[in-house]
Amino acid sequence: MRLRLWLTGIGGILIMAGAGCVKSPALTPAGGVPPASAPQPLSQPVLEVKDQAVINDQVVVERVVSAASVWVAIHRMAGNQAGEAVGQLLVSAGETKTFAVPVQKSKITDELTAMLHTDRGVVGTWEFPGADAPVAGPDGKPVMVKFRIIKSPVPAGASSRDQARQVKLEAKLDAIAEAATASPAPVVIMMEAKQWEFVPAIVRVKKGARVQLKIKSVDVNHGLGLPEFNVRAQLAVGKTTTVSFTADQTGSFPFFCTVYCGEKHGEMRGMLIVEE
Ligand SMILES: [Cu+2]
Repeated sequence: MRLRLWLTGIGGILIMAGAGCVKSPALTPAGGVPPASAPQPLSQPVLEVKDQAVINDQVVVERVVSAASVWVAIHRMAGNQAGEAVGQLLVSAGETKTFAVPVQKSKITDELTAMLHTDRGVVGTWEFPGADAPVAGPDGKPVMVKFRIIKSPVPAGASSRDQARQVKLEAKLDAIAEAATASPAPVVIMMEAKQWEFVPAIVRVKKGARVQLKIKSVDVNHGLGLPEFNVRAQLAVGKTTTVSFTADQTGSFPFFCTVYCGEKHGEMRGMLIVEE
């Protein structure tokens, strides 16, 4: 009985969370939340998550929009606040719909908070607490959504809404698993960055390929900029940095070093060629 009352008590927040576009629902007045269908400029980060059961140790996120690649972190609750992260996934710049974030099931709480974090520090490595701080929304507050975990399997006597959600969620997880099997493995290209060249300097891929550049910086710190694919990465000396993007447009796209690395820094460039 007590549990039931408690769940009812937080229903107001959750209805908003289920309604679509949500940026810190608890902190935004209801009238200020735009409908999900409203076009969102890329500069405005978006995060949508619904109440759900945790199936196969993963949480489903409905939609993320971000101008840069971004971590989607799932935090357990510590009191009424977001606490330790129990899982996170890096998503590419742009819009990403319906994907699963793996979580440590033993650590999840009855409510969780999804939050966008920047990918600073070592690119592609989760550093929190540390460099990967929460992304601030237009209001200067973290972009986050609190959502409720529905018991799985849904217990007899649960509301029909919870049961319907469970069925929908299972269908979504099936679709995600299917898409993962259907989409080909990423094309992995090993590269080196050194004074003053990228080796190879010309990278050819097929349109539609998921590309991973694994770039080792061998002498000093370098950087990689590939603006048409929103790629900007620091290449720390001695390390191999993985840069991921989808080659979704054909053409020739210049890339270049973004960190001053000596006299001929300006000549340190190359070309990505995406063929039909
Ligand atoms: Cu340079």
